Amino acid sequence: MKILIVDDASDIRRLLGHIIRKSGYEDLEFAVNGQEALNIIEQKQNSGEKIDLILLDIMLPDINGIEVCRQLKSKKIVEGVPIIMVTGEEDETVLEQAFSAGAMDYIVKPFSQIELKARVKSALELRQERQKRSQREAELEDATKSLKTANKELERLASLDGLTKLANRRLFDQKLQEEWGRSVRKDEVLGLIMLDIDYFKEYNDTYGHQAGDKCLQDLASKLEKSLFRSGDFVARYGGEEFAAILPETDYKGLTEVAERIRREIQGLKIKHENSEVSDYVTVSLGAAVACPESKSGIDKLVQAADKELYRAKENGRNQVKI
Ligand code: GH3
Ligand code: MG
Ligand code: MG
Ligand code: MG
Repeated sequence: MKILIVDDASDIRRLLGHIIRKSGYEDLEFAVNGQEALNIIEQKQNSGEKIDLILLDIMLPDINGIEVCRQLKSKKIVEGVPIIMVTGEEDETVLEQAFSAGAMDYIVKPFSQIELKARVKSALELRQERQKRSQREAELEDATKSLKTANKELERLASLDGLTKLANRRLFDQKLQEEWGRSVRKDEVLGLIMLDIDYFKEYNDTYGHQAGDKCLQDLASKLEKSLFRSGDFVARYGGEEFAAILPETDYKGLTEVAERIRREIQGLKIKHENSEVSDYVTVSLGAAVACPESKSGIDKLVQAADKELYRAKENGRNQVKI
């Protein structure tokens, strides 16, 4: 416990120090006036030290003890630190001022050893109590923070597909709602692409399910890279189906993107000897554009893209329909 004793009278400083040391507190510091007390505390604050109790004379030669008390209390390091005023007389107005300046207790000179010891002891107990409480509060705050971080992470994981790390269907639906709302507000078109791997059942049958999983992962990362605009969004829609939302993208733009995706996936050159359209894994894509003024609704947009995807399959696969 670190204690600062502030008194201009050397005999009082010595007496206070003597009694407090006898109580078992050895770590004492002394100041002979208000400015010195403020300097000591300032320096402690800057060097990251602490203080646990201040005994402060009211009658000081430079700054009034009550003003010193007020200034000390405004410092961060003195937060929760008890200040006991040492006074020559029990003047009620002065004591009232001392308390409103932040003093916790006072002692009147001449004081008895027993009284001083008791007041110092209870002030230090209060100090410890306060410290424990603020430590508990800090711990609680830390725990709350980690819980929040963990929750956020859980929420993020819950909206990701475990295999491909793309957004899952849940997040896709949510995102589509948002983008739909935005396109209506901004009076902008909204593009949607649905994509399905060709002859993927045969791929699994030929190369095994693990190879199938690997193929899905490679396709997913290619898809992510194929979308250039920051607002574009791609998700794993179902087993071997993916979906991309492209805000403010018209037929021309959508056709370009879908065709690029088709080309780049075939360009991955993932061997598929039992595909009927290519030596490599290919995809079929269906795309649709919604104009917000059509008021056709989200479901209509998804159905339209789905229908185009079906047409691409019917028409021979490895192609885009819009
Ligand atoms: P089509 O060209 O008409 O799309 O033929 P397809 O064989 O791709 O279509 P189908 O719907 O018959 O088969 C889809 C296959 O995708 C069947 C299923 O086992 C496989 N699949 C779905 N999800 C996964 C997955 O997570 N991992 C693997 N390895 N295969 C999957
Ligand atoms: Mg004095
Ligand atoms: Mg399918
Ligand atoms: Mg398929």
